[in-house]
Amino acid sequence: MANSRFQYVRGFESEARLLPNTWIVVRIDGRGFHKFSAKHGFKKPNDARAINLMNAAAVACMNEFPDIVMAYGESDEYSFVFDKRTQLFSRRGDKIMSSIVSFFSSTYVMQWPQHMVDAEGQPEPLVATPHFDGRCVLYPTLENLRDYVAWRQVDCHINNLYNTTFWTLVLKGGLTEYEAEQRLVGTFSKDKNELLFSEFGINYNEEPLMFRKGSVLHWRRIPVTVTKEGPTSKADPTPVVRTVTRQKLTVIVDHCDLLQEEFWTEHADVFTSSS
Ligand code: DGT
Ligand code: MG
Ligand code: MG
Ligand code: MG
Ligand code: MG
Repeated sequence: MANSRFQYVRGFESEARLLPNTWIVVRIDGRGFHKFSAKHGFKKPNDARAINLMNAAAVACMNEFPDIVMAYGESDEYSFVFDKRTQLFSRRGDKIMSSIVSFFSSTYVMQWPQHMVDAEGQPEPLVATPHFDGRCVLYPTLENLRDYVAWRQVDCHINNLYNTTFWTLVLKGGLTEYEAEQRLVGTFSKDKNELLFSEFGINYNEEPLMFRKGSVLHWRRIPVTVTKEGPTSKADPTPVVRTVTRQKLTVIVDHCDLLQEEFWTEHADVFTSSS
């Protein structure tokens, strides 16, 4: 940038850096998705196409920003957890958060036609502008971080059990939305489970894991085999076709229970580093 007498205004910019050695969580949430989902006819209570689209946008974010060690998504929100030691954008929170929000939103729009297809395989028209808010939150300990993702997963469970029961009462039980709401006032989880089972023969625990647990994204080394053609040594220029197997870091979409130990044990190398 050329120097000019206007240069001094740069000094007004703040470059707040996030505390070193803390977990950075960027949580994004669809703005006005109550209306957005209604406008695009999302299936109730869950639209697998819309959830898969959210997941695809989140996978793209992890591939674009590999310092994200895991992500958790439910409904219209996603939380991205960065490596404690990340130096992305010198840990400038506004740059990190705005880049994620923008990359996620653009990917959501770009991949809409692949995911939001009707029964005939035709893409649903996108008639509103999907956009997301974002925030950065810092967690100093692994315990805090685990409690954070547990909080989001419990939120997913509570909302999904409520929504599943509510929409079953409306769509299968013929109640109005007001009647269904009244029916559920003051009920506990066990009452909703019982209602679904005794009145509709639905075992809530057999509902798809993606709806009950949300989506957990993490990295795994996957062996990939590629065929190569070329000389094997300088001495012998004859091209030879051979297969090479490499370990490729790949984003996995999982629906595991984050309140259990298993996930954290499997990824202990990422989450319990001492530095
Ligand atoms: P906000 O975030 O304050 O701008 O407002 P909203 O309207 O985005 O509210 P929020 O984020 O608390 O709730 C998410 C909304 O998105 C909620 O009304 C349900 C809707 N939604 C998300 N996923 C699905 C889905 O798969 N199917 C349907 N029918 N609705 C969904
Ligand atoms: Mg620039
Ligand atoms: Mg909200
Ligand atoms: Mg929202
Ligand atoms: Mg939300």
